[in-house]
Amino acid sequence: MAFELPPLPYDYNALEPHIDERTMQIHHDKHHQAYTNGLNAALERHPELQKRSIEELLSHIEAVPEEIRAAVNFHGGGFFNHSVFWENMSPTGGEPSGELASAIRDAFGGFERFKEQFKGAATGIQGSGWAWLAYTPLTGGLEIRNMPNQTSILTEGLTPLLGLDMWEHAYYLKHQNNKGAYVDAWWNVVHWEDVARRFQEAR
Ligand code: MN3
Repeated sequence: MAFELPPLPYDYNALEPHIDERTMQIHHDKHHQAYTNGLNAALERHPELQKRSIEELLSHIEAVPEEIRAAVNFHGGGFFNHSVFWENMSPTGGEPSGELASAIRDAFGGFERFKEQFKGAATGIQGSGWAWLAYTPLTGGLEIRNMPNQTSILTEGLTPLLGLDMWEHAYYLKHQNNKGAYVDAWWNVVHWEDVARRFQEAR
């Protein structure tokens, strides 16, 4: 069984004007498809791994045979990260509530301070990578973490709650070099109910 590109849970233009339709088309249909294809190509050399979930593969990346480990880390990470990313967004936006809001307050001193710290982490990435709000199983707390390229935070033993793609392909058509404007626009389409669901499942 090969991994399949998951469909977007909304139309390409659903996140307008915050995330533009053309970027969503290329990002999902070309970039995410390419990571999916790259992951499948790597696993063709080790069909016994094709039965595993992507979470299992990335959480135990050291168990993946060395000859395909880098490819699974990159393409598998890209496959997984983008799958979370689409679900992390919705046209409705809003703010965190309930236990997630409390946990954010405990960890970062409030929602606005969390947004500042997250934006700083995201715009501070050198080259391509992702910014994440992650659940830390060891402490039961939340943290902000940058990851380079497509390496998943699952490889660090963390659980992804909310991720922001800081590769140029995610924002360059609309925002060019203005990473901060991209982050500011993205807050309008964060699907906090999805983040809260991931938080509850992780605990
Ligand atoms: Mn991307």
